[in-house]
Amino acid sequence: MDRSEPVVSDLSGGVLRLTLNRPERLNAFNEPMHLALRAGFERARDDAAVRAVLLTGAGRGFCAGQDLGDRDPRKGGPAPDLGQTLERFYNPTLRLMRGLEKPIVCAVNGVAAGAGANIALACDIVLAATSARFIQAFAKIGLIPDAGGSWNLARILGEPRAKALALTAEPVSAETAAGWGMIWRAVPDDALMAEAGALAAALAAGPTLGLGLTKRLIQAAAGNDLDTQLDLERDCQRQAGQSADYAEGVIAFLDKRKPEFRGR
Ligand code: T3D
Repeated sequence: MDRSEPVVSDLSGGVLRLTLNRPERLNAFNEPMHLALRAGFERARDDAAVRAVLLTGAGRGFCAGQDLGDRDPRKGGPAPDLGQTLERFYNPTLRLMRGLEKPIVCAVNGVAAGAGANIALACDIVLAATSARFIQAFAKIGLIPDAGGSWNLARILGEPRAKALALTAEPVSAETAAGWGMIWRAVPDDALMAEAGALAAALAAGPTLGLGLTKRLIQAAAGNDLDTQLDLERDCQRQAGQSADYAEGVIAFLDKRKPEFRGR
């Protein structure tokens, strides 16, 4: 792995693998890593060759949130405007991830703390090594859950667990996270990358347009009443029904063979 890149980016078989790469800081975010991660998701949005994203971390951690070395008050100067850092760095990346109409798989290879935990939870399918932990570390330093955490936690877990995790900063094991429905699956450490890679590869070989529309629908559901959602399903199905991948799926079924989706 190239140690000079804050996010290592590798496209293979339609999967764009983005590896957070500051292992000596448990992949905590500094400005170059923020910009590189955002650039990775922009590429995923703009490059038709990208049909799925796999996000993971280098070394023993997934991501420890903001680099607190960059926030040391003893360095002097005015206190940073953290609202501005969210607006400049975290929020655009979270919006890109949510709006990306391609699946994002997250392989949480180790501890995920603060914004690192919430970046993981913002992915579409999250697998975590059994040794990984999720920590809403913000309460320990007087901050609030950001990177979409307050929104995602409340929706995924409901208020009782979301509040308890955010107010106590208690670590949650991968197995508990899976049991609570916070993530898709806890996987033995030595099997994590193979399983996450195979999942991302299978999604990248899928009907990209239909998968993207499916992501849009599921995300819209919580904010819609049934009538609105039925209308949205109608519109998305109309679009999916005009895709070459739908035609291929039906022909492959009738011919009793595996479909070869092209992502359009
Ligand atoms: O500022 C803004 O822009 C607003 C946005 C804020 C978003 C946020 O994410 S705020 C929350 C920031 N994150 C944290 O508060 C977590 C801090 N880290 C920890 O609590 C622990 O490191 C962990 C629980 C994540 C892991 O613990 P452990 O015991 O496995 O590892 P460790 O020994 O604490 O860390 C290993 C090294 O990584 C260590 O460096 P060293 O001593 O080997 O030179 C440690 O200082 C460094 N490290 C870990 N987290 C951070 C970090 N360095 C800078 N920033 C970090 N967040």
